[in-house]
Amino acid sequence: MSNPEGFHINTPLLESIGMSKRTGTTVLLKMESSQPSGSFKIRGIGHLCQKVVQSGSKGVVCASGGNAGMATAYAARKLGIPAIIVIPTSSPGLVVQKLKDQGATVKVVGKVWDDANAEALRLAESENLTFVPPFDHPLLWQGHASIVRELKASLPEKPGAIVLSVGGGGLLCGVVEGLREVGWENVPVLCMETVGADCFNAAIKAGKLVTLPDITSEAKCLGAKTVCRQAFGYSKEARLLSEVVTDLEALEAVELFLDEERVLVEMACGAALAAVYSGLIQRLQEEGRLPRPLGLLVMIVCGGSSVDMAQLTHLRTVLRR
Ligand code: PLV
Repeated sequence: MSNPEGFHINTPLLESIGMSKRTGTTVLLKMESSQPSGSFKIRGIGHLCQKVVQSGSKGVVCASGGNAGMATAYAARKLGIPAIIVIPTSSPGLVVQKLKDQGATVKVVGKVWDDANAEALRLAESENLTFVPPFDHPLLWQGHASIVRELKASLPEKPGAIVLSVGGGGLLCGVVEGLREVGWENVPVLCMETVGADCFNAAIKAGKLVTLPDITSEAKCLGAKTVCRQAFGYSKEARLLSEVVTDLEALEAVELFLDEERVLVEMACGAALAAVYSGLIQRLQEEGRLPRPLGLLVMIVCGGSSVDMAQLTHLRTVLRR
């Protein structure tokens, strides 16, 4: 069902029998992998792009690990404006063609997202384009908050916890704002990252924003070196738990999800799914950090377009050698 609020759809909320069996609680999958651009990003970016066009923008430029770019390209095509997407060399090559198929101009610049972002900011200036940030903007968070409004409309009770992935922290900010909006601010949010793309966890440990020296995880779409200030601020106010899994745990989660739910997602999403598949949920319950019984556990299946069978085979080779 397309949504009057923007370009995103109201995604399915599916009970996972496999995950429920593993955790001993009812697990519900919010299937953001079904969004038209392949991930939740279209919620916030669609909202932001509509606003910038209303204020007279003639074109947009976005730096992305891939999925923010896909959402920007999709929204720009629907709005009839040009889009330049800058991605780093570390993003899988398959996303370049997908971006071009959405009608975007693609530039591959720099090693990681932070380098591509510097180029996008330069292009915004020199080409007179509107800069679309992938995670750090209040309009993005407002758009992402629609996930929680949909949950509120379809759940019989408030969830026991919500699990999501953190890259730059845009999804997290949107979910925290959505929870406040619907009166669910005391619902714990489990924030998942991979080792080597763990800027949020590092900031929490240090008690201040931290810039990682490099992104060494294969979950390239979680690969912002610094989490956005708002997400760090929420770590002090909201009920957030920050946990890190290895790339191998994220990959195993991607594989199990494909087997059990028949949906292929990126490593960035595997990080969140690993909370169930690696046994982390039960561990947190044993440590008293999540309640037992937990009630409804909502997994935000953030999705991602930078994966296909060839990329999955590549990841298996790289991470299991
Ligand atoms: N990906 C951003 C940032 O990359 C991008 O440019 O596409 N799950 C998926 C599939 C994602 O693509 C992303 C972000 C996240 C989770 C994390 O979302 P965030 O950045 O809002 O925390 C460097």
